[in-house]
Amino acid sequence: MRRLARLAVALVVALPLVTATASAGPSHRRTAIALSDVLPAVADATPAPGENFRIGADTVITASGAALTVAGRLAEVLRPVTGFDLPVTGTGEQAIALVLEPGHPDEGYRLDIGAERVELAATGPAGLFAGVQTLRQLLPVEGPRWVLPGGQINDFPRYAYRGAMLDLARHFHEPAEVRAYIDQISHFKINYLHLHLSDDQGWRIQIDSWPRLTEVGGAPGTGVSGAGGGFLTKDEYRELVRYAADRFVTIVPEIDMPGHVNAAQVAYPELTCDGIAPRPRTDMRVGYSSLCADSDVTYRFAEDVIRELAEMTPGPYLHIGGDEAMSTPHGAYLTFQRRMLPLVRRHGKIPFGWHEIAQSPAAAANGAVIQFWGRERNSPAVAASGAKVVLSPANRTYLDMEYDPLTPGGLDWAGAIEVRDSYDWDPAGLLTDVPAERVLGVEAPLWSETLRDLADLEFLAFPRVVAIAELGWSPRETHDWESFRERLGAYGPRWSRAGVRFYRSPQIRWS
Ligand code: NGO
Repeated sequence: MRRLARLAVALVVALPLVTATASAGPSHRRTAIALSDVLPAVADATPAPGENFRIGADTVITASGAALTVAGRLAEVLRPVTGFDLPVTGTGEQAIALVLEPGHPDEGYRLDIGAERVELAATGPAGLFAGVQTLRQLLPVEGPRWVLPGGQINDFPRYAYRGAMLDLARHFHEPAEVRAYIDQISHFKINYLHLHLSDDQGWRIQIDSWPRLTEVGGAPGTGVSGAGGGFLTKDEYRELVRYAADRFVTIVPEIDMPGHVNAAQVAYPELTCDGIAPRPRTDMRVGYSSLCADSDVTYRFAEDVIRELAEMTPGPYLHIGGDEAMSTPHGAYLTFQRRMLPLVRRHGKIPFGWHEIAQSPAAAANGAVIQFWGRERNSPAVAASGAKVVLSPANRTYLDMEYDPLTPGGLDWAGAIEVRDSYDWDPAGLLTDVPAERVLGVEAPLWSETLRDLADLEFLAFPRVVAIAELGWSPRETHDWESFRERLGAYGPRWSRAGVRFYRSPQIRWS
């Protein structure tokens, strides 16, 4: 596929300039898909009935400069399904034109569909990519008539941060599985993928200066129930970062500290306060391990890890965990964060942490982003910190929670989360004591205690991750459960065709 994209860009077909005014006449037949049948909901759609565009053998994709890569990607997805050549060229009639122009909001785009021409315009490639995701959903699931509904869409995101998270520590997910997840979430305009790379049961990222982290912490049998093992080499990590970036998804790597460090301590017993190696853990308990806040080796270790991780991470954020440090005394926790948070800054990254870091004055002082994962409607420490917040309320966004008590797999400590529970809340009003302008966005974490393979992952993520994507992207005025469930039901056949094993929630009328 990637080779095809490069080919498409390279083989710019020099089409003879067509001077005739009109070729195929407008298609007056209505399409089954309406202009607003998009997930996540678009900000604004004005249909123009009768102005439908039909993709055919003479359709070309036009683009130049920075738009070429996205044009190649569009061609790459449309060619195999439609069977048309869809050459990427500089100009042409019957074109799907990708245009770069100033004036659109970040990631925003305009999509104009007329009988003769489709114009997708944005200020940068990220906006074009978002528009391509919309365009794909406006095409029918199956041919032979590849018709786009006429009209204009103006669309842009509500929040800059729309994230998903995978837990590679409790169960290692192979790079191919992570790539498959990136493919799927990028269809819904999710633009960050947070990777939880270390925990009590495993360590999943190569660190050259501390090689036993992966030799021991990534060995076969590491993970919950001992079913798994594995880690990302630096090359694999860099390749994932690139793969995600090609889909306008930025990786946020997490090393969880000062708690959740048992795997590191098994590999390096000097990371405990008493120097005694703990036993490897494959159970699901939390809160028993801690780095030693007054030991120099702790900070040598932390700095080496953060330096190596920052070096291979082009994105702005580096997540340092900070959750559930139940065996770190409060004073030690503050000491630890006072040193850690500026350290992340020194290595050129914006620190990110679970909401426990809000207790530390160093969080706001270092411009940290705080990830709220509670169930309460207020959080005095988060409110007082003044920091930016990403919302991952466990009873709404935790994709590892069961759908209902009959769900195979999944946890239940934050309650069952049906599709409507994940959809029906407002990020701006969730924390009553945090003003709306401090909300940077939303994230749907998927913890892997009960997961084994891609099928497990897909079953818990889809469709709920789409609800979170819509809360992150779509304006509040579009929020409407009935509309969401209709659009979701219509999307089902696309997942079926792609082989995605989604949960057929009884709340949705699946097409
Ligand atoms: C908690 C805990 C994780 C668990 C997860 C399971 C956070 C931030 N810490 O969320 O270690 O895996 O719940 O749902």
